[in-house]
Amino acid sequence: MADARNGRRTDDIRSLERTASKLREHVVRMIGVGKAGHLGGSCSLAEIAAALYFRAMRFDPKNIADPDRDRLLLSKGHSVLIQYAALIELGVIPLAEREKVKTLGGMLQGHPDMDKTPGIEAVTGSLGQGLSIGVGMALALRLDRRGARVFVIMGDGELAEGQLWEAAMAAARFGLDRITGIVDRNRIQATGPTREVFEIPQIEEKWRAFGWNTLTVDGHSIPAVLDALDRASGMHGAPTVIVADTVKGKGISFAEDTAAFHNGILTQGQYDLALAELQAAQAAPEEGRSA
Ligand SMILES: Cc1ncc(C[n+]2csc(CCOP(=O)(O)OP(=O)(O)O)c2C)c(N)n1
Repeated sequence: MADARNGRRTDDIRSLERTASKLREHVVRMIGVGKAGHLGGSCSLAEIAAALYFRAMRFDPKNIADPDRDRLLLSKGHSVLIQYAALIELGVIPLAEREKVKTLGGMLQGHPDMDKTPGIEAVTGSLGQGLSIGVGMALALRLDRRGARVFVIMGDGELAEGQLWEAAMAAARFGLDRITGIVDRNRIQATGPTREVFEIPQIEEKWRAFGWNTLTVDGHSIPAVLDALDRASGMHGAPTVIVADTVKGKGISFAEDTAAFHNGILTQGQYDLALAELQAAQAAPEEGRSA
């Protein structure tokens, strides 16, 4: 189909929007009824995960140990369900594991575990550490003369962690232009709005002061996210962070913009409603609810 949006094909964008909605459906099915699960911060990342895993990243699901693969680190590791969803959709994680999230010793733990789950690059979830790991990886890749990129997804609440800023300074100091940070700016923490829990104003200005290029995007717009990822890969000499404005719980009416579903429990009625909404979003012929 002809395209009006930034030179990208409309059907390709629509397909990624559907994928994002499908990923949210996997997340809801992983959480199930009566179990706690990080719905909000997973759903805010769905378009970003779809754009990364299904377009932007050099990642072959049939060769996940390829030394030249791009690395994705989920520093806000509590949102790992969206990463599991993408890896299920790509066939890296068997669908049969979906209903077994958080079982003792199982493949899919509540936070990312590189020793248990194929496709996971690092153990993360103690907030603030992912960027440090990413900087180390990017330095090692550069020493090895590999062209792979490193993507590190952080939360806006997570930016309160000091170690993250040490890593930001190091990335700029070493001129690491193959590392891209992505801040999921959904403005809600675990217990309430980020501005009430720990005010972090002027996020872009802070990153710039630490020597990074910054881009700000609507994190639920597939073309905007893809364009930002393209632009970040074209910026040389300094790292780039994409600050993505998102909605916590996006795509599920009762969970949107609410701290209650940061790690909430779904009732049967909520579970059924969430699945109905997400399936309707996938069936919609046009952009519709933006998945
Ligand atoms: C060092 C550390 N302190 C506290 C926590 C508990 N915790 C888990 S999620 C969370 C809130 C994170 O907020 P944000 O980064 O904005 O993530 P999002 O809203 O996108 O889920 C907190 C404080 C943690 N995982 N690690």
